[in-house]
Amino acid sequence: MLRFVLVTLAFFTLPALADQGLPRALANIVDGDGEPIGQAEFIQAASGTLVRLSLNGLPPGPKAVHIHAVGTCDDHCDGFMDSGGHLNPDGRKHGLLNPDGPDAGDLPNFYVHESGQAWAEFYTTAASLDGSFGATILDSDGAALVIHENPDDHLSQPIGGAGARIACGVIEAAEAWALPEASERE
Ligand SMILES: [Cu+2]
Repeated sequence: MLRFVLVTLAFFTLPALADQGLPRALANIVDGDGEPIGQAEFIQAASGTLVRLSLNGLPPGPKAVHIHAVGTCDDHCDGFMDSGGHLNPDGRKHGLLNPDGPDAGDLPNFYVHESGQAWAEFYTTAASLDGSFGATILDSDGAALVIHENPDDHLSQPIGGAGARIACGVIEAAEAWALPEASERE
């Protein structure tokens, strides 16, 4: 019954949401010293969430990035362990290439330039900000975007050999992304 009520609620509130723009969130990313190194933006579209990463100040090379289950990055001195494991309410295995995966926090790797700069976009259908599809990012204990020192092999447990957590940002609700008028989208 609860499920029916929730589905009904979503059905009636979605057109209103579209009028107001798309749900959006921001994560201010800090490194292991707690220093700010950039931002991640989350925009929830009809059936997937776009994640846009803009960073400056990471060691170069390929890096893993995941959505972790708890919205805290205060323990930067202790390697951001308080952000918990991956967002994974359905208990799936980790890995975009895992036959029993992926979990809802899994994302592709990205590359940090020699200068320490990185810019990347990801799109995931496994998680939404408000729970419209997949796992809910902005649930009661929030979530954090966590960057690891190594790339993810997208298969091994629990985090694809990605190694230490080197940066983290609490994902927080932000002003909606203003959707242009239908006439401007042609
Ligand atoms: Cu991770």
